Amino acid sequence: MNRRMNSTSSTRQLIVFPLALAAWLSQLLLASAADSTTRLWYEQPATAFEEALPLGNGRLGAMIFGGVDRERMVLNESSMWSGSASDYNRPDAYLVLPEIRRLLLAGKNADAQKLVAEKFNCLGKGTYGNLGATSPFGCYQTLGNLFLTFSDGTDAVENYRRELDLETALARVTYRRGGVNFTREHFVSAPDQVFVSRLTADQPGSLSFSVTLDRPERFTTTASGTNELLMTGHLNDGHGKNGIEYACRVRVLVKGGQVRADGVSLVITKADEATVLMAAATDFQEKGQQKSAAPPLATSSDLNRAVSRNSADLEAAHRRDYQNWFQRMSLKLDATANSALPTDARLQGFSVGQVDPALGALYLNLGRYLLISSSRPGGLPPNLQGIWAEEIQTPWNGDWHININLPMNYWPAEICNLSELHEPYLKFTASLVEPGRATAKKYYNARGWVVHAKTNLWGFTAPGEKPASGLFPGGAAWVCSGLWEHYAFTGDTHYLAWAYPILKEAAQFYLDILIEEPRHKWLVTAPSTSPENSYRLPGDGPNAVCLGATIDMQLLRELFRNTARAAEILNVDSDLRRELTDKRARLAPNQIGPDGRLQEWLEPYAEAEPEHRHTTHLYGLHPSSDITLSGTPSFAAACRKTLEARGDKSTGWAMGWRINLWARLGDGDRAYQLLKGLLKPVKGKSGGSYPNLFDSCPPFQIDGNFGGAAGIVEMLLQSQEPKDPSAESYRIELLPALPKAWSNGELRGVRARGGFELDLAWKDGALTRVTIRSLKGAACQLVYRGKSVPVKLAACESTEFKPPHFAEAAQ
Ligand code: FUC
Repeated sequence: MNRRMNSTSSTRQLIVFPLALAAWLSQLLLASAADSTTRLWYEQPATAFEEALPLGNGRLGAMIFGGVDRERMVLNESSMWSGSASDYNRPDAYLVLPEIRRLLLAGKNADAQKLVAEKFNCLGKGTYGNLGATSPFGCYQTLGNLFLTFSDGTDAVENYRRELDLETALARVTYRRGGVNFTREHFVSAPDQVFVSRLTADQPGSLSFSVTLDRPERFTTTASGTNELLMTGHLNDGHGKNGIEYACRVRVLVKGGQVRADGVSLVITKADEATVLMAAATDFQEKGQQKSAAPPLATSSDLNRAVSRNSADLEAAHRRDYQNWFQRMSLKLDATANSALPTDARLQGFSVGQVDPALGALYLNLGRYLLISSSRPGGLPPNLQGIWAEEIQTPWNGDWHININLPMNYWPAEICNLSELHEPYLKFTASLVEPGRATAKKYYNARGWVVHAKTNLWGFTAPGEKPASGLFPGGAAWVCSGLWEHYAFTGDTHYLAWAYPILKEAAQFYLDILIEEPRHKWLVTAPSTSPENSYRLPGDGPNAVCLGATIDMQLLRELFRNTARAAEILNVDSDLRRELTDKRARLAPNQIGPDGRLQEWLEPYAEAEPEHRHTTHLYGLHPSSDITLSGTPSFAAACRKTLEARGDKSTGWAMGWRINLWARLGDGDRAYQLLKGLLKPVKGKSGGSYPNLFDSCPPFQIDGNFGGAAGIVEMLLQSQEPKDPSAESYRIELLPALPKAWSNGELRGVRARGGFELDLAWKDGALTRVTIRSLKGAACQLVYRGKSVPVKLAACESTEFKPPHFAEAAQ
């Protein structure tokens, strides 16, 4: 190449070239900075479920392994539950209640626990020790496996890449083999209710593969026509008979080449392009819902509808739908060299000290992605594994644990601007009222409804089989907190009128079961537990059953307040309002133990396991605001001591919770340290993150993903309702727990209680700009570094502040 130029052009070149290079480089950096917060990517196929990439539309799920010779895709449908409706309520359990209470009041806790274990638990074996796949309790199960087996020859594979794009909810696998570039794109469409895999190659006639469909048990797969497979079956109802009926139908469309059925597989030869479509259905219907078409028919009509549109239209509709949720919020944090690595290497690098602020933004985006993919209006809430499971006996039955896990799944819903996606949880809570009424009557002879520690698809509300993990009378109050939160963020009184009867009946249940403890005359629950933890009394083995565990009291303070407030807003039930307010004031208060920690039980018992994963008694600090740094500083200090004693190392979800707790204590660096724990690559059986960033309890449990995502937001913004509703001013704290590691950033579209939406930016650790919009018209105090600015906005009005404003308005 002739490099000689005349002087003018070379001078110009000298200027233009660096400018162009700088522009190109900054484009590249910008692109990779964005990618580093919205893309999971790998240079090899997944060899295990926890490496595969999740896709979902709330109901249908798929895990993409990306194998070159054989692509395995685990399929899921959210109502694939074995078991069946059963009565677990002991008909006369309430008869032993007075004796349990007498024993507790006499300090004979071990005897009380013995009686609970014998006569105040569920009938039968309940969850079957969390191994209920063949029991009536049942278990959430995989729908099956879709395999694509390729015959591309044996040439070496080059340029392999597997990725999940969180911007578009598309999984992509690309590689080059035998001189051909192959691309597979996968997505699960909510508007069209189908899973789509599109296979292309850059040379015609390059796609030859077979398709098979199976599951570990209880299935029959048949080919129908030339291009369809149908898998049908019934799950075990827990009595050895047929329970839920399901169908999964796969259809393959090709451009060029041909597709034919060969026994129970489809064979595709020399196609230019192939589209594999999957639809699935079960005959599960929630009470009151119209019976859906028989599953095989339902799948056929879903596929027929989908194939009547071309795959570009299907994808465009999917993107539009998904982005409507995803683009409501964004977080930018600095990208570094570590951010540009494949996700598994990135995780590894981060764990050995590589700086990578953008990984926090990726984790938040993944949490939002997982909620959008596992919780859609009209569907079920995500279970312990969201909707993604490869087993028949899914860990812990893949059920809904009420004593932290299910509520944690929804911690990001409101703050991350996904309020409508809260609906499956709210409706699920409503579905517990009817079975919960029978449990309230039979165990407590009380009005209202209750659910204890765990539930399933079949409305299990009885106490579980074992006291420590099964008896948690606060369950109804805990799920009800979500009902109020939805109102607190939206101010939607129409919705509140729907939720109120559920809150009211839960409150009535607790009003009926409270008893007075003799020493202080406080009102307490009895029997109670601090879920899953135990205490030691001199001479006694670990006991869980007690009087008025701190969590119950915090939950009831919240429920009674929210129910009374709802009654006031709706202008109903003034007598109930009074009763709730009076009894609320008599509930056992938070207490600080002799060791300076927040007491977990009514008495300063010693924990059997001081580093226990549950931090149940800190519920008041987060997710509730019974305890706040500004309002109740001594209790906040006691919570800090508790957290110090519990330690940082724990199960995934427990670390997820601790991020939120440290954030509420205003300690960003400590919250960040916990996030680092949550993002530690799993080694053997440890809490942390798998290569696909799924949270490990262990095993995989999705709660930690959601808890961690919520924690990231809590570090950047927190909001509280007014303690005194007549003051009508919400409190919104900006950057309340910003860690040093995130000194520059921008958060857009975050939501706060009171119906506010905010955008904030910060540089060198200091706030540079905040914009606040009001959805309904409301007042708040914007608080930054202890200085506060009053804001009053009309509906849809917004305003912007810059930091000097906070200095001027210092109070
Ligand atoms: C609770 C936790 C366990 C596990 C289970 C699913 O019981 O104590 O760690 O997360 O739920």
